[in-house]
Amino acid sequence: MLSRLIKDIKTMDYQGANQIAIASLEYLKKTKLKDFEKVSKQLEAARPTAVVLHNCLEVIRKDKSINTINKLINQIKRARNQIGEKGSKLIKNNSKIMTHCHSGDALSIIKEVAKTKRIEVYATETEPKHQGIITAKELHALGIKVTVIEDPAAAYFMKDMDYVIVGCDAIRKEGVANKIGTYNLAILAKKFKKSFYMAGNTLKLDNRKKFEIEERPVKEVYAGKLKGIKVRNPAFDVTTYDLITRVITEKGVMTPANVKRLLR
Ligand code: RUB
Repeated sequence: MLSRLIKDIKTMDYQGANQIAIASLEYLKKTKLKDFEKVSKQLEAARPTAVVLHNCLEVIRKDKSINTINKLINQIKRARNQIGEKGSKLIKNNSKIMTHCHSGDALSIIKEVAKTKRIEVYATETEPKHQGIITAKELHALGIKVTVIEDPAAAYFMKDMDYVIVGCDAIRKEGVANKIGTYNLAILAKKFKKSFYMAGNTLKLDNRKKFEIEERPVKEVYAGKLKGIKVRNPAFDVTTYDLITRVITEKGVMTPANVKRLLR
């Protein structure tokens, strides 16, 4: 049911740009052609910041077939493995990596590195929805050493890190959008002279004119009553290219200048 899927996307049963896109694409395979536009718009509006689903819909509009949808799903999955392979070459043995939130593309690199090198991962809890715990459990299940830290502890631990690796929701001219708090980590990485890597497939290249940072329910931030006090809960921020060491895509490890050339 569409309303159920949209609820699950909004409440983050499906989270991360790629997972949201894949769940939506799977639903569209079962959607009648005449309902395609209406359903697509509703799915896209559920989490408007990430661009993967939008870019997939643009492709599907040119050829509304199950074959096209399947190709896109496979492209996302294949790219994840390629990002893992390409990104893992950047990471040295015996290193400490900080990550944020839960990104399949970023974790693909970490998991690939861990096959041959000794690493230790610091996962920020990721306020307010704790996606960092999903990350920590996933890595722990693979036998990867992982420590959970509170988001505000990032500065405390940054001096001990070798790299920060995070995902992307939208790769734009002005910078790269990812989970709120990513920008903080990038500023810290710069201060402590650590490499800051953002991982994402090329379906995350974002040429949209209208770009919206999703603002989520305020009760996720503070569940109590605050009379007359405003609470805000943006879900993403945009990290500027001066803070990004490399963007790791399935097509290669790119400098900020290379990435910007791919955007209109
Ligand atoms: C998730 C998040 C992820 C990106 C990339 O935010 O910001 O880093 O979406 O994920 P949320 P992936 O939990 O609010 O969806 O690499 O899996 O596409």
